[in-house]
Amino acid sequence: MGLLSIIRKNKQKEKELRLLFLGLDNAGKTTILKRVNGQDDISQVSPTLGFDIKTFVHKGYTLNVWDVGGQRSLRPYWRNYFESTDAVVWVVDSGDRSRLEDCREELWSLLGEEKLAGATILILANKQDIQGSMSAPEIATRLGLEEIRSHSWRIQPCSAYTGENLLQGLDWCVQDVARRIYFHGTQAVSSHVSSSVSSSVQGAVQRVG
Ligand SMILES: Nc1nc2c(ncn2[C@@H]2O[C@H](COP(=O)(O)OP(=O)(O)O)[C@@H](O)[C@H]2O)c(=O)[nH]1
Ligand SMILES: [Mg+2]
Repeated sequence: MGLLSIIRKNKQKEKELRLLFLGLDNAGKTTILKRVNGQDDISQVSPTLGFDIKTFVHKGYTLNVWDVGGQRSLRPYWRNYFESTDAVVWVVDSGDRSRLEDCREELWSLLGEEKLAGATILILANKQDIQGSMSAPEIATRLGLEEIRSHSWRIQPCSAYTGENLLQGLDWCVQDVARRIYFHGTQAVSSHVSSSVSSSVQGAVQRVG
């Protein structure tokens, strides 16, 4: 049995996934995590200065979620968290047009990281409740998502304030990682792709690179 098969078998037994929440500061990462953890009081969120780990169960999987601060001065430390990451959840502030270019550069720099080569990428277009915020297709275009060939990705419009689409985003993410870990024949992969495309949430844009 090859090493990869052993790792897959162990992961399957544990049903444990490692998710890394990244994005620019103020995107809403910590607020999203509070919301999906059922903490209703989301008014008291301070900027994340280092990192925070949250563990919760979603659809039968134990998710170990790393919430890492996104301030410019902290970004060089992101790479310390890459090891064994199953999925990167890239959170975008859809109301912040002025930093979208910065956001694009940081995302593309992550996509080039060797240690993240096998990771699923879920882009959360957060703060959709803000009037005049950018739509998911607009963000997808401005981040150049259609050009991603190296990773399986999806963009999901959402709001930590209203809670809309957060769970759908997580569902896709877990499903996409599980597909990679538990099935590795081409047959299984392609059948998953077509079924997840047909069940994709309205307004979401998806692409498997
Ligand atoms: N309008 C709106 N504001 C949000 C939303 N999510 C987070 N925020 C606010 O954005 C700010 C930054 O949130 P935080 O979770 O600390 O961002 P982080 O730096 O990415 O962890 C806070 O003032 C939040 O209340 C959202 O969905 N809609
Ligand atoms: Mg934070």
